[in-house]
Amino acid sequence: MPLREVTGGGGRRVFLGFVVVYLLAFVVVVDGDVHLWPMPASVSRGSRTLYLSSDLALKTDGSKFSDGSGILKDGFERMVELVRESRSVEGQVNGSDNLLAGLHVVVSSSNDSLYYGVDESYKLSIPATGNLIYGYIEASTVYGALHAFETFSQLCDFNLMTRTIELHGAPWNIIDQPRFSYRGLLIDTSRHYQPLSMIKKVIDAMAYSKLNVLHWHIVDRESFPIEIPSYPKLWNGAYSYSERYTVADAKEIVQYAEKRGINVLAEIDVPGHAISWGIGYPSLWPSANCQEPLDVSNELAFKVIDGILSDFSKIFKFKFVHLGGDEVNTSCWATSSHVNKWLDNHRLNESDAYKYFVLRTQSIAAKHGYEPINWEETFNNFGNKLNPKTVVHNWLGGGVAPAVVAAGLRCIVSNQDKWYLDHLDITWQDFYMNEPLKNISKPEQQKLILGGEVCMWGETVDASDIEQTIWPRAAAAAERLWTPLEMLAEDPKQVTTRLARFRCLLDRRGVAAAPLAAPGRGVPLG
Ligand code: CP6
Repeated sequence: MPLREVTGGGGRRVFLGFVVVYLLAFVVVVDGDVHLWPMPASVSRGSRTLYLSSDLALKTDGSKFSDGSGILKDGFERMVELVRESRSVEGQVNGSDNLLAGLHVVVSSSNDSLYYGVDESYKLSIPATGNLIYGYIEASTVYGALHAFETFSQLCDFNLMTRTIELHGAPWNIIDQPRFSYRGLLIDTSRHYQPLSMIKKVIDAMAYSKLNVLHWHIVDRESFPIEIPSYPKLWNGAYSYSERYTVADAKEIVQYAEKRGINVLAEIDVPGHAISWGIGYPSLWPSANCQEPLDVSNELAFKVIDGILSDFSKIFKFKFVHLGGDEVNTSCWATSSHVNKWLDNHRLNESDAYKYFVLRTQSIAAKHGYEPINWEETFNNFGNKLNPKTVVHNWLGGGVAPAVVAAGLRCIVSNQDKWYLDHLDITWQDFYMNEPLKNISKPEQQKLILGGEVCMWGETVDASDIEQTIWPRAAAAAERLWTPLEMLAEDPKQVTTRLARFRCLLDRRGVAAAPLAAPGRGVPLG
């Protein structure tokens, strides 16, 4: 609605009235006609339809990034496959002034190293007219460009009648960057083994939702599926011969994730949650019938941790490693006589010994170049003794984050009442509304919240149902972690349609995302 006509014809009050109508119309456009998930930081659109060329080109003139590894080209080709939806494409229908010939991508950083806090921003513009229309993507790093590809793919619609790929709403101008640099999802391969193919599918869907950290809770009490060359008998704790990951498997997962801009955070959860370690090395148990936490009096425990983290450092290149530290019940230390004697000799009570275990593990991690992440009990029990580089991982319901950042430590939020995927009664609306900066108002403290993570604990899921348990609720959290606070809906009702559409997109891409609770069509007509 052109304002000029309005001001020309009426008085001041009419003008203001029309401004209000205009703004309302704008809000409706933003929420009704931009169905991107997660919503970008800034979007504007028009109303022209373009048709994708059946051989959409990737142009990189002027880009400093030479793509020696093929990461950009591969990302582009994957994206084209997705928008084709496994169908053959006819190309444009009428003339050439509405044909989108390709994407021109300019990346300013020449290297493709992926690290925590890497610049993920991008600009994507699609002109509405021209002779040879190219979409234009500008990004600091290739990882921003990959996000731009994902956003672009969500602008495309396959039209079954004409067998063309349509892009409605040109011209588009999108400027985007994440709100938080840590946007995680935990999977647990100890309680149930997950085949590599399933882990890759989880990674694919994370890339579609712009999540960027796969927290791989590899090992726990129940099984020890990963190969550790330094201590090969640890592997005896796997469920079976086939339910194992070789070093090569783990490297393949890391590489697969990195190609999609996703870091892998490996965890060893010590000293609790480690019974499976003792299948191969029984002396790690306080005694044969009191098997956790790991025997604090046995030097072998620290040698094994050293070996694991040494082997990890050759596989997992993320700067953080997760050292667990949650749910430690030290009663086996008190009831096993040799451990009890050791505690006495060292004048340590059980709680001191727990602290000693966690701090010593942190220094081993530091020796291997890692910064430690620990579950929040470590902070709750001995916060100011922790390595100052510790990232405290919230999981209990109490909302520890404000205390963590007030103490000057960094924090990741995973409140179990809001972001635990194994709690089936937590709705997508709850996932959407969980605000990581709740009760933190000082900017310097807000900066210490690295982001958040949704957790898919493995007790009740295996490859048969993990996808529909994760999605679409993890995607609801993904928007909370990506989109600027002021652009997030205050009432989740406002995003139902858009999320329903995104979950349909996941299904079409082969990810078994569950329906939102409301029955009916996945995607509204029109
Ligand atoms: N395993 C490990 C778990 C949990 C934690 N650590 C857990 C605890 C309570 C609930 C869900 C998961 N299964 N290693 C806590 C961080 Cl409700």
